[in-house]
Amino acid sequence: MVTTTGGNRTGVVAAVAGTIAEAGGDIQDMSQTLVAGNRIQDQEVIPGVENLQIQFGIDMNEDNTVDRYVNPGDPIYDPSAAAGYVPGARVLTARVWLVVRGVTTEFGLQDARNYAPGNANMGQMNDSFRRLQVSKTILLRNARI
Ligand SMILES: [Ca+2]
Repeated sequence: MVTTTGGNRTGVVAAVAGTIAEAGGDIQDMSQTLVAGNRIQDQEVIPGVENLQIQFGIDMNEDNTVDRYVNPGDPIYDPSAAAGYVPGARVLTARVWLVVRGVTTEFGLQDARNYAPGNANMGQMNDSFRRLQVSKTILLRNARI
C-alpha cells in the first residue's frame, strides 16, 4: 500500500515492493514486509519518505518512443478495459518520483516550497523539515520485444 500525507494514493501496489506508512503520526518511513522463515516482520528500508509516485511511459504508435505518461492502471495499455484502450500501446518506461524529508526539524528553516511529484500536488508544507524531491526514468527491460 502506498499512502501519502495528502491522502493521495497511487495504483502501483504490485509494482512497489514495500509500503510507505506514517509511523507515530509524524515521522514517515518506507518499509517492507519480509517473510523470514516462518515469521513475518516489517523492516524500515528508507526513513523520511514522504511521497512516492510512479507513472508509466507509453508508446502509442509503435515507434519505440514514449508518447505520454499515464498513471498505473490507466486503460490505455489494458486490452481488457471497457474503454480507453489503444491497440498497440506499450509500457516502455517507468518514472519514479520521491519526496524525502529530514527525520527531525531544523532550527531556522522554513520550507515554503510547493512539491508536485508526478501528477500529485503536495502543496506547501510550511514547516521546518528539509525536503528533497527526486525523480528517475527507468527503461524497462524487454519492453520493446
Ligand atoms: Ca511513440
